[in-house]
Amino acid sequence: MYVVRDQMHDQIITIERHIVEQERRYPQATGVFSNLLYDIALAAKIIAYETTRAGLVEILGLAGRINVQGEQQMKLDLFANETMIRMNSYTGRLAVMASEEEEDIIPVPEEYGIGKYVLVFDPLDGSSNVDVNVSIGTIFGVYRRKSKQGPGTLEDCLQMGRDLVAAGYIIYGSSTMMVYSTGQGVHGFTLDPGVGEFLLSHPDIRMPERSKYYSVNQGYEQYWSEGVRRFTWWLQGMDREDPRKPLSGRYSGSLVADFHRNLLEGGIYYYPAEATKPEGKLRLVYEAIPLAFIVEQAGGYASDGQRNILDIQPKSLHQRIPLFIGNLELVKKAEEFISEYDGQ
Ligand code: P6P
Repeated sequence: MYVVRDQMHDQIITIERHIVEQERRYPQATGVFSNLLYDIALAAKIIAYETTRAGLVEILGLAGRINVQGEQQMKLDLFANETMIRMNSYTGRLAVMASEEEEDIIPVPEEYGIGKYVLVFDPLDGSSNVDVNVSIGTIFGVYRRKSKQGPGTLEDCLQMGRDLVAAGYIIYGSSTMMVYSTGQGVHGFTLDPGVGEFLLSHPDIRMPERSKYYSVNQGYEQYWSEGVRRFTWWLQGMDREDPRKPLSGRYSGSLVADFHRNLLEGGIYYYPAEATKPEGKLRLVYEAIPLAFIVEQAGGYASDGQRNILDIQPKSLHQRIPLFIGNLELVKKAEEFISEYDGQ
């Protein structure tokens, strides 16, 4: 019997093919940018392989090194960081890199050629969850260099989110997914470990109109501002005339996992400023800005409680920032409560 093939669902589109097809829209493209995205996808496959093996004794446990954040580094942190650096140092595509795990910028070896792009990344966010098998993730952003020649500079890494040419994340969970945008929408690819390919599984991701979840660590509620507390009560439906049922709380301790769920199902993640952490906890350059680029491409919004994250000029590599990210309506509501009750 002849099976009528459905073209749309019959196609198998690898991330490599998708990147090339996106590049075709730019006649002047040289392919370097596309190859840079392949490099990141390959690094992701290598990290994914180790992450799924992380249950083995030789990987688990602390590496004994302390990173710039003063947190204990898990061996998987080190591996992910080294992999991202190694996979991008010898290609001649980058002028400079910066990693959440490295105190200073990471120069690329000049003998392999200095490229025109800049890569900033958090190699393994949420890595404290490795031991308990909760999803973790890699976050990255790509800029064009601003410096004219020679090795890239710190300023190349401190660009505003508006200047990103690409951003994305990889989530290592029940399956490994790579989600990225080059400013032409947001697209998700699921790794088929059998063939080692990321296959297009979520084309043109758009945030749902209706939200289901809110993600915040309510254990810290006593440290929040009045505005953030009231916003949270609003989300829970405690003092809202709106008859919608309250949102469900979902907080995994892994930004990438919570962000990904809210991107697909609708919701908001927030890590607000606290009495003990006036700048919040999350990093502007490696976490907030790349995810803000993604969420805006998907119809959402990201704010520090007052300003669009994409309009904030980073002042230092490891600068922290309060973050409200997800459904546009909810993030705007958070800004309203903060403005009304915190006088900001
Ligand atoms: P807390 C992980 O360390 C992280 O940066 C995010 O992935 C996560 O959402 C947050 O911090 C968890 O922080 O203070 O709630 O444990």
